[in-house]
Order: sequence, then C-alpha cells, then structure tokens
Amino acid sequence: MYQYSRNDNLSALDFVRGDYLRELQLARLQKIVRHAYDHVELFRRRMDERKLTPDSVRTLGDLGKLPFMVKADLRDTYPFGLFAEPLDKIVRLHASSGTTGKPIVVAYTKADLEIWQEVMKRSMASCGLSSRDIVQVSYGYGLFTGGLGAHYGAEALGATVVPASGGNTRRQVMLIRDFGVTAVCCTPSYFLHLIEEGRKDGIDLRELPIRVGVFGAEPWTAGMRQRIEDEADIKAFDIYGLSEIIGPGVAIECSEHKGLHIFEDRFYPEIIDPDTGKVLPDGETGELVLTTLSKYAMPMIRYRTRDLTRIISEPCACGRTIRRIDRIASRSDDMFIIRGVNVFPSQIETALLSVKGTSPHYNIILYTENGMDNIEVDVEINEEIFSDKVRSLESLQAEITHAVESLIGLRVKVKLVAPQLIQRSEGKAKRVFDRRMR
Ligand code: DLL
Repeated sequence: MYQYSRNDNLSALDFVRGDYLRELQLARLQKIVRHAYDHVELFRRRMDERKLTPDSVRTLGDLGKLPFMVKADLRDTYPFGLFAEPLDKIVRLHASSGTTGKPIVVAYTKADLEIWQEVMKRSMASCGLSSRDIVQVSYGYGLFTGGLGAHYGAEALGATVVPASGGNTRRQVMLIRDFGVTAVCCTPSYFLHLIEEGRKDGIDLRELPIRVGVFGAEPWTAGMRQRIEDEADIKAFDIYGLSEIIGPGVAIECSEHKGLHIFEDRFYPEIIDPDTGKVLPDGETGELVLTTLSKYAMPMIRYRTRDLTRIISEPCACGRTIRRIDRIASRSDDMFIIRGVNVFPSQIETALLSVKGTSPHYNIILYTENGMDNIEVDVEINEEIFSDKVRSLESLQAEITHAVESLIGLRVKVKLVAPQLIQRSEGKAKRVFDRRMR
C-alpha cells in the first residue's frame, strides 16, 4: 500500500510498483544503449571491442557487461565528442570546470531539459515545497548546473522564484527578509555564510519565515546539518546530482531524512567496488555508477561518479518506492593517505563539529615535515569563544585535537584561528590544501 506523505505532489511515477519500474527501466535502457551505440563513436568502439551489441542487453543485469565511462572520456572528447544528437537538436550546454585543464561540457535536448525540470520539481516537492513557497535560488547561474536546475524545477512547481545566484551575500539576506523567502537553494557552506552575514546586519534567520534549505553540490556531514538547522531554525534537505548525469535532481531526501531517493526511472544506479569494478549488492558501500535512462543529447552509460555511497533498498516510511542512496560523505578521490592511514575530509568535519562551541569554518592542510606527511586543521573561533571566561582556548584546542585524533587514528596539529580568517565560499567550498612535497 502506498502512503502519500504530507505535502506531496509528485508525479505518479514516484509511486509505481517495483515490477513495473523494472520493466520501464529495461525498456528505457535498451533504447538508450541503442541510441548511444548508433551515435557515439567511443561507446560503439568499446562495445565492439567486447563483442557486444545493443541486443546484448536483455535484462537489467546485462548492464553489468557494458563498458564504464569515466570523466577522462569527457575531457578526451572535448568539447562535443560525446554528443549523440546533432547540434540543431541541442538547446543547452553546461560545463563544469573541475580543478585542472579543460572543462567538461554537457548537452541537453529540449526533451532532456523537460526531464531535468521534472526531476527537480519532484525534488522540491520532496522537501515539502509547493506553489505557496518563495524559493530563493542562490546556486550560481551560468555554466554551473545548480542555478538553472533549481530555478526551472521551482518554477515548474509553481513556486515564486527569486533568482539570486551566488555572491552579493548581504543583499541575499536582505532579500530573504524583505520577500519573506521560505526556502533557499545553495551549497551548505554558502548557507553558513548567509547566516553569518545576516547576523552582522542584525538579521537572525531564526526569526524569519524561511523553513527549508535545499543543499547540495558538495559533501556535508550530519554535524554540519545540525549546526545549520539550529542556527537558522530550518529543515535542511540534501540534494545530489552531477553535471555529467543531468545536474542537481538525481537524488533528494524526503521528510524522513534517511538517505536520498534516487529517481531511478531516469537514472539507473549501481554500486561497484572501485578497485575491481565488480558490481556490489544493495547495502554495500562502494562507488556510485549511474546510467542515464533517457538523456538523449549525451547519454552516459555506466558513468563512474567517484562518489562513495550505498543503495538502501528497504522501503522508506515516506511511502516512495524508489530506492535510496546514503548521503555522499566523500568521493574516492577526496581521500588522502597520511602515513598509510586513509583519511576523508568528512571524518575531520564530523570530529570537529562533535565538539561543542566549534565553528563550522575550517581548513585542512597537508604538509611535509622532516620527510613525514602531517595534517594540520585550522579551525576558526568565534567572538563568543573568545570571550568565554569558563573555557580557555587551550582546553578547546585540546578537545578538538582529541576528537579528531580518536576518529582518524593519527596525530594532528590543531590551530585555532581568529574570527573571519577562513575564506568563506560562495559556491563549492575548498577546504583541503595539499602542500605535501612529492
Ligand atoms: O554539483 C550539481 C548540483 C548542483 C548538485 C546543486 C546539487 C545541487 P557538479 O559541479 O558536476 O554538479 O559536481 C558534481 O559534486 O559528483 C559530488 O562529488 C558532489 N556533490 C553534488 N551533490 C552532492 C551532495 C553539481 N548532495 C559532484 N553531497 C558530485 C555530496 C555532492 N556531494
């Protein structure tokens, strides 16, 4: 039996029975594989090398035989080499810069954009939003998919959209107050910045109508969510996506906040062992691999996201029958190895925020001393801690050091830095600085 959760106005597809969904996925998969084979040279070559044809896909399980696609494929075929439709059918391009070299370019047909809008509309509804909401979109507008993705989804829902884009932070807070904004879409790190800038102008988000945050585009921990929810008195929802697959709207939390529902009628998820490429069963953690079941301008078949998670197939109390993925705590390429120990930045954030009174503004610096790799964590302290007579800075530093060291099992140097010294982000936060000598 399907229980419709509060505030839902999702399309019927969210409630389809599992067996029908599998049939739909297979039909869409067969069609998209044929389309990619017919129009994308790189894909056809890899299929041919493996003596596979589109007819080799007879069941969903057959997907496991197909070759993977990786980010380098997009760079190697820059700019239009993976397009599967002629340019006159392509109506939008987006690009993601990455840290090095050429950007990766992604393309959409009109129908692809409609699907994107639909999954974003469902995402907004899953956060309890409706046409009565005023939604401020503070993801960057432009080549980044965040701004326009959230914009069209919120608009399709009938909400009143405030297309603020990133930056000009003080004015953003003013708009939130003056317009009575009820939801903000941005990166969690930028929302922290909004809270802080508001305070400087005597605006406390807790006293305003804002009640929902749609946060994603970067990893954030449960501890960070708690801080944000407490400091703004809102409900924070985790939204996941990536340019290569569509942008935001691949997966979203529901009111249960126990994982992100993946819109698997459009994006087929697999989890693989990142070292062997072997498909892992639901429940096991590994690298998320996604196949776009109906994106025609640039189909991605078995795209290795590098994001680490697991599939949760148990039914969700919200009533949606599509599966969930666990929050993406990290990417396989975020991990660093210090003296043989694997460390994820998210572990450091978790430890840091478990200490009462710490600020969520920090940097992780990797450096070499006497030939050994080390970690330094710079944590900003706020004015309150400065003036806290009860707890000395030394004891705070010791507490943080202990929390981080016991979680990661390595010695770390913790430095407390003065308020406002850690750079604030307007989009995706950069918190790890690798200054190791190689
Ligand atoms: O960040 C799309 C997006 C925009 C998602 C707005 C959510 C909200 P890219 O710039 O291509 O696209 O970056 C994609 O960001 O592979 C993850 O590593 C990371 N990422 C995105 N959402 C989350 C999330 C957009 N909720 C890359 N949690 C992905 C953790 C996330 N990491």
